[in-house]
Amino acid sequence: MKASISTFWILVLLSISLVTSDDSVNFNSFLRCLPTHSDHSFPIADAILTPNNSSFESIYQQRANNLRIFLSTTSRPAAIITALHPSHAQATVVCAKRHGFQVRIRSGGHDFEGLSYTSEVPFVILDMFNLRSIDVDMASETAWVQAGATTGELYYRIAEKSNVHGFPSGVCTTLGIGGHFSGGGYGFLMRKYGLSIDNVIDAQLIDANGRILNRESMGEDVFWAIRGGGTTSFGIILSWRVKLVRVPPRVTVFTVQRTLEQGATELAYRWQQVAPKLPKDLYIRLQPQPINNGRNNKTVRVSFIGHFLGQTNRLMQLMNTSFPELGLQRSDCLEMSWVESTVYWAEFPDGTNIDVLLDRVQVNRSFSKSKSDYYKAVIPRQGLETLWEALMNIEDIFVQMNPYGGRMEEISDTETAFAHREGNLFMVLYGVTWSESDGGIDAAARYVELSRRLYRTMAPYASSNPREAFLNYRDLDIGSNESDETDFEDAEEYGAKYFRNNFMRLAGVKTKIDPENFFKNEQSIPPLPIRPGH
Ligand SMILES: Cc1cc2nc3c(=O)[nH]c(=O)nc-3n(C[C@H](O)[C@H](O)[C@H](O)COP(=O)(O)OP(=O)(O)OC[C@H]3O[C@@H](n4cnc5c(N)ncnc54)[C@H](O)[C@@H]3O)c2cc1C
Ligand SMILES: *[C@@H]1O[C@H](CO)[C@@H](O)[C@H](O)[C@H]1NC(C)=O
Ligand SMILES: *[C@@H]1O[C@H](CO)[C@@H](O)[C@H](O)[C@H]1NC(C)=O
Ligand SMILES: *[C@@H]1O[C@H](CO)[C@@H](O)[C@H](O)[C@H]1NC(C)=O
Ligand SMILES: *[C@@H]1O[C@H](CO)[C@@H](O)[C@H](O)[C@H]1NC(C)=O
Ligand SMILES: *[C@@H]1O[C@H](CO)[C@@H](O)[C@H](O)[C@H]1NC(C)=O
Ligand SMILES: CC(=O)N[C@H]1CO[C@H](CO)[C@@H](O)[C@@H]1O
Repeated sequence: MKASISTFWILVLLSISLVTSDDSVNFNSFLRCLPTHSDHSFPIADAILTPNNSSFESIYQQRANNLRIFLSTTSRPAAIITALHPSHAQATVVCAKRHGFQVRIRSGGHDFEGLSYTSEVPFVILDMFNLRSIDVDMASETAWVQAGATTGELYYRIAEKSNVHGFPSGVCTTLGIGGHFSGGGYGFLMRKYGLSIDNVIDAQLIDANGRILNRESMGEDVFWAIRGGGTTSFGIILSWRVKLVRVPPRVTVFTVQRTLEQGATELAYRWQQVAPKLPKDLYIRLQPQPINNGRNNKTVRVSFIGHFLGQTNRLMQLMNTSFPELGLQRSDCLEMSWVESTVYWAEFPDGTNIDVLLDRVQVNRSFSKSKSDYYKAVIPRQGLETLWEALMNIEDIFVQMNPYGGRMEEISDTETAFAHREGNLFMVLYGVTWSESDGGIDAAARYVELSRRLYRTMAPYASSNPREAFLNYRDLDIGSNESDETDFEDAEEYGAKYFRNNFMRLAGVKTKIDPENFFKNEQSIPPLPIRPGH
């Protein structure tokens, strides 16, 4: 009797798995499934692009921002669902799961390793770009922002309603809010107000069953995880509700540049001690860059790029007491509205109209490879010399040193999933970018190796055990997995670097909300392994 019951169940299970494997990767069934799970008032046919549609390739390319990835991959999605209504995103989850497709979620397409638009297994792209409404409510000083809106649009829409409100997010103005917030989101307001996620108060998330959850229905554990833990491991963000922050009507920006000959080493040494301890209103980024003054006369020019929540007079006094060595002059300073300062920081030419914030697409795509580091101790002078030496040997290098401290050290490592808070002096981005005329895709291996060499060079000075990394600066070199599996031990490796001690809690949340591990990529959070005897 017992034996026949289990035989029966084995047969049932076998037939189920036969049906699923038969049906899996069944594209036509997937396409037929979509309309049955979405709102008929918003026909999903208008959102489905298959390789047969003439715009398929251009939509795919338009937000495949890194040419290093785009031109080296042959992977193409079976379809791109350019959701026009939340139910289109819900249907994509339900139908992709049922018919054996992986879902890659794309908002702004800026992922440094292209994980939002490539995969090694059959997949579809859920493109959130059209879900981009921004509702600013001045009465409550909050806004609901859909995932497909860009950082620039958010700044612009806030400024339409108020010149004394802003939001702490990234410097580049074409970042998608969906992806950008999932790793934290930082910009020049970080020392005053923390990260984007520190100012998120609610969210709408689609889970692996296609349900839309809000903060209350997802629970505080999930809400904790999606703030800095890489939202894409847990579901699809439809929208974030943010608390706007107060800014003065006029702010001050400046850029001061010094070459090695002009004492840049000593200034950079001093900056490390000063910048993380300045009053919160002042943010000074350090940006060293190799320059060539003609034959065999290379040097490094260090830019000190400042943002001050106040006017020139107060800034001059403050610099005079805390960083007089820099020699900031009144004439270096520009006063403007907060929204204009976002345009300045995004490196548009002086005087560019703020309408540029509404340009949603990165026009000139380039090739790039980026890596990140956290520093907890001052780099000694000799270490800086080593860095300059390395920079002068690499053209097209991009280094940004971003001071922490201020609000960043008031928030504990466990308050959100973002764990790089107190004790960090600054976070560094090393990026190499190059263009077609520098060799394009054929030069990729060489440039990637240059970025790795620089990273090795700085190892003695950066954080260690683990050598921490910033999730938004995604780097597959620090540990990764194949597209369709998430080995727990591999995940522990990159997980410790991105999330430190929050990794295990993230895996616990994943186990609850997505135990089947439907949402995955090369660096996603896996569910906790099932240990024998538990
Ligand atoms: C030029 C440039 C400048 C940058 N400047 C800054 C900066 O100042 N500050 C900063 O913090 N970062 C910065 N970044 C990094 C940026 O924040 C990340 O690349 C971010 O992930 C981009 O989000 P996205 O939506 O544009 O990208 P996407 O490639 O669309 O998405 C990135 C990741 O998030 C996932 N994802 C996207 N949308 C959703 C969603 N709706 N729900 C769930 N998961 C989703 C994707 O699957 C992917 O894994 C910069 C990047 C670039 C290229
Ligand atoms: C793509 O083409 C199909 C027919 O092949 C059509 O039904 C669908 O509406 C097209 N999608 C878009 C977004 O135009
Ligand atoms: C695409 O076009 C081909 C040839 O016209 C056709 O056989 C196929 O069914 C079409 N696919 C879809 C998804 O419409
Ligand atoms: C090299 O360039 C620097 C300016 O960056 C200049 O001060 C110096 O005189 C130059 N040296 C030579 C030999 O040209
Ligand atoms: C800076 O401080 C010095 C000495 O305290 C003072 O003489 C000078 O006028 C100050 N400069 C500015 C710009 O405030
Ligand atoms: C893009 O590149 C072209 C050609 O190099 C240049 O003319 C144009 O100004 C660039 N556009 C932007 C927005 O940078
Ligand atoms: C792409 C990649 O890094 N894949 C790794 C995934 O994990 C296995 C071990 O489980 C490694 O062998 C692969 O190199």
